[in-house]
Amino acid sequence: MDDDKRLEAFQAKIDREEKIEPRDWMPEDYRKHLIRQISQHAHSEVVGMQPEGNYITRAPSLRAKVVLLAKIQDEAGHGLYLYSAAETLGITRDELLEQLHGGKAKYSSIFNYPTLNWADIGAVGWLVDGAAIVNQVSLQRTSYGPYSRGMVRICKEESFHQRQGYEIMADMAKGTPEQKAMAQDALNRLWWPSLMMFGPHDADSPRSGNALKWKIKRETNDELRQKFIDKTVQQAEVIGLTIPDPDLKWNEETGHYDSGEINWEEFYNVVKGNGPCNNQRLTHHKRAHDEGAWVREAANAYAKKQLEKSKVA
Ligand code: BYC
Repeated sequence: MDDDKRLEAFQAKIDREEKIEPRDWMPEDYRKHLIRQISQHAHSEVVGMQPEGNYITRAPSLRAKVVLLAKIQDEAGHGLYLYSAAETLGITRDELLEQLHGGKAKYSSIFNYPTLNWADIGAVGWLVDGAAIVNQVSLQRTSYGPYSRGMVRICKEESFHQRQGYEIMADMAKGTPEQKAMAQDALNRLWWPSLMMFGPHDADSPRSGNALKWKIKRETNDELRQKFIDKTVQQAEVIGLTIPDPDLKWNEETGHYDSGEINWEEFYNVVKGNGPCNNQRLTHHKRAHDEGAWVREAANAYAKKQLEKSKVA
């Protein structure tokens, strides 16, 4: 089959809602697009452990500590599913990490903001995991089989993460006036960066054209952001907190909330590496990777030994 025919058959398969699997023929641009998106998603899961990790020793109760620990461990697991899915496209884990450490691969802008106190851990779970679920539920229907199956599993765990954060916020909102003020302050600081997680407006999103044609993304950045706003505004009302957007208003006609404009200058600045914690996050990741070299060596030596044993037997 020549390339045009292959391309036609590939697109027809996607249009029939059939999954593309690792051994199937795929255009090089589709493969590269997926490696970029899946690896950035994986890096986000792993770097996303950092703002929370600091609070394992500071959680206010044994229950809160156990729940937070479980959530952070889940995130490491999500990173591993996603790295494995990316590896099925013919790239190694080492190459993926080199891209991260060299600044070529991104991770979600949200993790370049600091977590200043326990209320921020609530806001991260509620808003950041809440935004992640909206995006990931949609990605369950992505066209690449391993990515889609990974998402199904991840979504099951992610809804527990969102509730972990919402529970912290609800408890603080009904606590002392000082606790409620802390919860409101965390919401004020993390609301806008959470909306930025969905990426630029559709008209300014260079990757969306191919992503939608190939059904890698099933909904646009703006559609997903709107879904998140609609459901989160109501959750804030239930616990008596105020979304920090004076332009937020229910629109009878559209059946959605209208909202104010995001500060895109801030978004691009953070994505370019100039956010409050970009340096800290990357430096920490590199250090942890270097310090873990002996674990990788030991695991490889053990695997080699097991292989030799199995040959003898
Ligand atoms: N941060 O054309 P666009 C989580 C980049 S949740 C940084 O719209 P696309 C977690 C974009 O990469 C977060 N960069 O791109 C939650 C592109 O640059 P490149 C992870 C961003 O790919 C709690 C350029 O801007 N979730 O893991 O069509 C605890 C133009 O954008 C951002 C995912 O990764 C951003 N916010 O759409 C722990 C979901 N937004 O690559 C962990 C999977 C845009 O051309 N990813 N950029 O240099 C996606 O759904 C899409 O990749 C995005 C962006 C919606 C993020």
